[in-house]
Amino acid sequence: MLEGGRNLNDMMEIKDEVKDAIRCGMPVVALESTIIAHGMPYPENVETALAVEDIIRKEGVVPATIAIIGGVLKIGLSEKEIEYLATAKDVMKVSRRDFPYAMAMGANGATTVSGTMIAAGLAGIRVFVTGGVGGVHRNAEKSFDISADLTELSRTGVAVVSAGVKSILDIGLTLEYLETEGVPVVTFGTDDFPAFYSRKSGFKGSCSVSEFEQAAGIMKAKWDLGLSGGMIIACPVPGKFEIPLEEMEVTIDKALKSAEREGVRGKELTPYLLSTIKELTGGKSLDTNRHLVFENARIGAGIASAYAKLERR
Ligand code: PSU
Ligand code: MN
Repeated sequence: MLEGGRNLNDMMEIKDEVKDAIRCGMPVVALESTIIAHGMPYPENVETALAVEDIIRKEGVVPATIAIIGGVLKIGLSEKEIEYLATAKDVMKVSRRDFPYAMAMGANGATTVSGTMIAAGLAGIRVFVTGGVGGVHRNAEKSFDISADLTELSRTGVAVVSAGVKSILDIGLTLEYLETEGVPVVTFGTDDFPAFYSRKSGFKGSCSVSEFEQAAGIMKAKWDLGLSGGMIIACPVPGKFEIPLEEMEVTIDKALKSAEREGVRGKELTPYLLSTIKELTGGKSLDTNRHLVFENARIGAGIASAYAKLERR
């Protein structure tokens, strides 16, 4: 076990290229690692993680994939570390709640949206790209299962670029929760709040923009006002890879029933549903998941560049 008394500098290790970019006010995009360790099977998880970093680099932005390795919070991973996270069996899923234990015990941990927002906030990274944010689960009135991602969005100042929230959730209740917590939900290039695998959920966000600069402007205004917390920037999956909502609903229903039969609960539920849905769709949902992350990466990089320009002014 590690000795006590570590300060933040000892606990956190920022990769050189990320450190340089932050110091010079160049754009950086944070990336999560739960999607690598618990959200996708091997080898698609590694391929996706590396491809996402590539997309961000091609836009002139520095990617910083975030995870805990041996009790050190890493901001920016090497290819080897990504490969390790994607294959190791002992990787914890780390949200705000799990952070202290993982750090103190020298554990390996993949950070969720909540965990990655905390890390990005500590490192001074304002834009974070993921697949889908967690939210209020269906039947939450009985299970109380509401993702820590939502409370994190109300307290940590990072913009999360996603394809909305996963449609395994109760999207309507999730949006109500975000409104209560004062979290802007900005739809990008559409008026419809996307539903992860599908372009439309039947709900709207709180506002909609179509330019990177507009999204960056909302971020700047929020934080210039001293309003704490983050925001969601929601981008629909490209039409070519979409699975329509009605088709998805049948599959999600089957996956939820199977989770109930097997008594899957707590932090295991989301990974279980994602992998069951992948089996039920014959791999199609995984393909959709990968391409929606690619799209989010392109848009997130654009927003990070626009935000860096605003900050330099
Ligand atoms: N988006 C994906 N795949 C994932 C996740 C998001 O495309 O695996 C992860 C994120 O890390 C998110 C987590 O924070 O699922 C939500 O888990 P829970 O519902 O247990 O809070
Ligand atoms: Mn949960």
